[in-house]
Amino acid sequence: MSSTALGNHILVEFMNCDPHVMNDVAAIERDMVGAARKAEATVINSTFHHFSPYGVSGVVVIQESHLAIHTWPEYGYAAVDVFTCGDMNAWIAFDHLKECFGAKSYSAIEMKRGSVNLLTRNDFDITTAREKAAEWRNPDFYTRNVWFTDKDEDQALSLRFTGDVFFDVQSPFQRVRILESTKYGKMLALDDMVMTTIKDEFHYHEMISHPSLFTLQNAKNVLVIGGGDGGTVREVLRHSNIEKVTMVEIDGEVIKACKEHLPEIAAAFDDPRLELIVDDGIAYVKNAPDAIYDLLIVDGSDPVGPAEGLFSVEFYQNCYRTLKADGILVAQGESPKFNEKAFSELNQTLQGIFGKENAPVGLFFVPTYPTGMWSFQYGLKGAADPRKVTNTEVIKSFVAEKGLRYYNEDIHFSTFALPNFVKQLIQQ
Ligand code: SPD
Repeated sequence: MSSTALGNHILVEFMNCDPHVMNDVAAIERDMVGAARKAEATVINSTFHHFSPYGVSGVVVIQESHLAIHTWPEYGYAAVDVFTCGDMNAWIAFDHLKECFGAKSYSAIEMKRGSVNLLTRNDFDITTAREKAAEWRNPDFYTRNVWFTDKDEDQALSLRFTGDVFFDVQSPFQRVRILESTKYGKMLALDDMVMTTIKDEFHYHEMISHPSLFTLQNAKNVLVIGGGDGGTVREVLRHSNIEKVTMVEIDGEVIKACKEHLPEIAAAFDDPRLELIVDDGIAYVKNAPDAIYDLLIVDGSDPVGPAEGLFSVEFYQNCYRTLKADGILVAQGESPKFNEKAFSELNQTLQGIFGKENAPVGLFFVPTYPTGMWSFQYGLKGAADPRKVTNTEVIKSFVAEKGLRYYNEDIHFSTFALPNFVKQLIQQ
């Protein structure tokens, strides 16, 4: 370290890096903290954010200053800066990161910061500050602040997670991950979108199943498309009148991940009434016989990637055909605040197939989905209508007996009460 400057700053361009590493917030945090440690810095804190679909930003605060990064995975590029003071050698951190990121090319500039020729020193008494620092400094402990972000171009939901990744597989359909969020426990993420978390999964799974099952009262044969985490079939199978549930999930990796890491959600896969099929649900419905299901549940992800076909007219025409005369369709309906277009287009599709009055929308709250406001959309083939149920005493005792945590006899009706802007979106 030159005696004429307070700090040393290297600004690095890492190019032609591995794009998967550039988009992996947990790996980048590990590598940046590892680089600091290798250079013998004292790590105080790290904060890292992932931006969906691409990009990571983060900072490692070290006693000797900081390391910062911004990545553009789509360009295999990372902009890194390492600011040091004292005896720390920033180039050791540089070498470590170059290797971790698989950078095939790079450039760097080095600057001295805080030229003492331009500064005037003011000595002041720092004894108290030193004592305080010694009180809280523990060289073996640093805090982590790693964020998972589910977003579109304009809005985002971020969850802090521990940085630990329990499952990370690129399946033929999507990237399947189990991460641990600090507030909502373990969670399933598909292609950077939050699908479900341990602490709020019941909002979704109770609401996708019970309103229609209490409308039908005596449903026997149910088809679930998607739902690989198992939460929907767990709720459906709570009903003793159900004789058979067929679940068709396209991605076996989702089932595997959830069985291994989210057993509370994947709790009913061993129920003998369940037939589990790993295959394309769209093709399955296309080839299914007419009028055989009491209830058809579409528990798909958002309309990108493998779930895109779950929003098509042809798919819902086939769903309609396979339902019995009084059958009900329930579909994951997106958010009227986050995905207005997908939300209203799905409702137009259902109105077109089931009839204008027979495509009600139920709203419910999911804290871990962007905007929190989410929907299930219904297709009522016959007279069975969830807005007109009368068996509230039956619902009440079921809720108490099963210990449900979201759905109850009041929510059954209130879910169908829509704000005016939602009514306008679906032209009701
Ligand atoms: N943005 C999330 C859309 C909901 C996806 N389905 C969740 C699956 C839970 N079983």
